[in-house]
Amino acid sequence: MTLRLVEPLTDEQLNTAYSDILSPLAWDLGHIGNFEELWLVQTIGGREPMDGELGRFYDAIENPRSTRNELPILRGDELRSYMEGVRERTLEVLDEVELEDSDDSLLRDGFVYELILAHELQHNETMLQLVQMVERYEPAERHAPGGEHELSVRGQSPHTLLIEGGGYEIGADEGGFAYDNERPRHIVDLAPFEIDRAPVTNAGWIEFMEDTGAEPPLYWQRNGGGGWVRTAMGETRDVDQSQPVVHVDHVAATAFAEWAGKRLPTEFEWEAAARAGALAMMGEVWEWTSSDFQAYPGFEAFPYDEYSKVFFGPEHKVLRGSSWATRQGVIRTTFRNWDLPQRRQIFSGVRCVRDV
Ligand code: AVJ
Ligand code: FE
Repeated sequence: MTLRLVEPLTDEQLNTAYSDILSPLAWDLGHIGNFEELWLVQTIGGREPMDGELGRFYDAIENPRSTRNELPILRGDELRSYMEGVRERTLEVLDEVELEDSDDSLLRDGFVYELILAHELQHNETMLQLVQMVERYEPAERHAPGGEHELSVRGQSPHTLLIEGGGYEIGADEGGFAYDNERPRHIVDLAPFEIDRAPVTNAGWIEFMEDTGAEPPLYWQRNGGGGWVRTAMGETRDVDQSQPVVHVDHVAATAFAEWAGKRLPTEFEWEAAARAGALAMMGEVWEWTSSDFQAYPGFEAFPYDEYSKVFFGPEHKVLRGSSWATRQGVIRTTFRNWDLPQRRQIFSGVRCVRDV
């Protein structure tokens, strides 16, 4: 899937820094391979690094996104053969390991394999964020705008769902794969609230802009006749009024909710509602919550601090759900995404709640 995503692109496009806040695609590709080499080939397989110091340049913490195109990273055929080489070794190592009943917590239930898969799938979404900036990108696969699932939610009555107050189990339980930040599962007390059954649409956002002078989402432009067009991937298309608004930041999302006489949900309210069955919470847009990205009580970093722990704090806001660009394998109700409140290159939208 990763290779299919970059198939329509030239090496020059892979090596271009389109934005200070996103990596050139060549870096994502090398980083995906290097992360797999680090955990599956070196750590589990006990092999020496394939390419000396290479790992340094693919460390996401050491190398801010704006600097990644200046690094001596792999490019072109070298990059492709490195990725193939890693995968060959990974499969060799897989033949050697014993996953069942392992007392190594990395191997138990195949944890580290799930981790590497999830990591690659998540980077597919990051790469799709960059692809929005590439002129005339023609995807190998396209999502049809709207679908049965969408029609079944929009226009449904009542428009909100009441979530009763009480103690809700939040987070992933012991079994199966989840990131460290989703654990431990714990009870959170919630007051009753009402949640919108669908995320805010483009029509709603236009009303908000006209009323308050708020900014349009990223990739919107005036069409000359007072309306709006979207320009992602170098295409110009009319803004579809019925689609969820996407590419808005946390600050604007919060202002929208206030303007609508509502507020953003906390991430716990969001998770409780997702389990209670409010619809269209997955596969449309990530939904900003009012919650800071913080550790759950009893959190333990696993298997490394740099996935979650170093990002905990009030500067990052939590997003919940998933977007059209999220791979199935990383979609679950307990999943926590996060970003800075001013960021909107991600596929971020809004859903409001109201106290009752
Ligand atoms: C969970 C999307 C915030 O991209 O920084 C990828 C995912 N972590 N490689 C990020 C991630 C390490 C992470 N987000
Ligand atoms: Fe990564």
